[in-house]
Amino acid sequence: MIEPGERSKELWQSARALIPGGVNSPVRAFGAVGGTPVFAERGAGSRFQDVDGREFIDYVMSWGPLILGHAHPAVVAAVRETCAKGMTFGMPTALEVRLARLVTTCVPSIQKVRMTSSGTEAAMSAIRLARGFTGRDLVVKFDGCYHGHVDGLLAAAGSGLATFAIPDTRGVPASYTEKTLIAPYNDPDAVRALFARLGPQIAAVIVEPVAGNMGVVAPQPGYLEFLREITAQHGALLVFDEVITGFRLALGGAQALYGVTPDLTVLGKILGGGLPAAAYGGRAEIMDALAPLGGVYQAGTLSGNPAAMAAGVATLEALAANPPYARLEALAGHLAEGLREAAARAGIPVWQNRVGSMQTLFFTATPVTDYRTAKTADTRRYARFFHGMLAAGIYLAPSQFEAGFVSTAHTEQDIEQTLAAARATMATLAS
Ligand code: KE4
Repeated sequence: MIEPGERSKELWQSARALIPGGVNSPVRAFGAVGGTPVFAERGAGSRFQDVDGREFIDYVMSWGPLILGHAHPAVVAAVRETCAKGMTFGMPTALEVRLARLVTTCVPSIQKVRMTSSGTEAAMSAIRLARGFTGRDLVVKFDGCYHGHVDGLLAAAGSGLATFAIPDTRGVPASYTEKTLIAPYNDPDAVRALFARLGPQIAAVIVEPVAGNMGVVAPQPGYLEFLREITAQHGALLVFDEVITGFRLALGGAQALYGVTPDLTVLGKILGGGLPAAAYGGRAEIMDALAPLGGVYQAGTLSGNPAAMAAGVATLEALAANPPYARLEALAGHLAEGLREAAARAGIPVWQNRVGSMQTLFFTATPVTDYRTAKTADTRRYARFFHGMLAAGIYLAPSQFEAGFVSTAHTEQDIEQTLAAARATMATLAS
């Protein structure tokens, strides 16, 4: 484990005195891997420097937004120019219309879209909208999928499969999760059982079409099609949480990659180009149930914020003008193959899941197809791998159960440097 630099140590001490756990989002505190968090100073492309001047190749990329890399010139210029004209108005602006048009063009299932400031807000609002539109109360989510810190979705499966969920955090009353049902990911029979028993009461099924929050787990062949059919059959809405996968796996997201069309889509991360913006959208007949037109209320002071809209427009326009997905596929594939080889050479059992430019190397010999199998991973060994790579100037997710990302700014040279570090680190894990 590398010694933190002097400035990092100073900041970490102050941060913990002023901010709970020293961080504004728990995963950043290195709780899952130990050690002192890296304090970022500046980023450029695939790399960033910490406050002590150390440089790292970044595979977290702010947990997904930075598909174009840090401080992309076109994005920075757009934000700078927009802010110079005023940071926020609380009135409609042309930029919101421009980004809404880009979203509806990239994701044809979205006829109308409402902006929010975080993925949590967008997911929470999509659930409220689904309940308001269908007049039903129950929502199905999947074990290991995360949709932000929404009270009703911070839930764990109840005792029996088809019983209602129980809160998975302090501070959420049991009554808030009683309308939530939880099933294992990639298990059609579990969903069939829920619909058989409660179908007429189910407003929506919300799913990460490619899971990123248990580590990367891909849908089994036919699974998304199954969810599409059973929700349509029972009059429930299918909600794709594409906060990670949107604009990441294809310009149209996972729904374009897999050819499955949800009723509602939740977007975030890349949508804001690195600034706080998220959204939810779908068919006009559903979206028009929202205030001020319909009776489903949702609001936000900085929803559609001009600076965030400008960053999102610049990002989506860059992706649309020159779709990078084939290159990201090749780059991420090279990284994945190299990591697998490094582990094999050291005799370390791993299971690699990758979809496009998002991937996770699980330290387990078990095929990882859901949260139960993801949790067979050796998290202590992952922590040692994380720190070995950190010492070599490679910044991975500080948790086994997260996705790693490459961007259009990553180069073959970055990948080679990363794989050299991986070979050396894996060798130390084996000893
Ligand atoms: P935010 O509220 O953090 O903007 O979005 C919540 C959210 C919703 N849906 C999905 C599929 C998500 O992955 C997220 C947030 N992702 C985590 C990383 N796994 C954000 C990192 C963090 O919590 O600090």
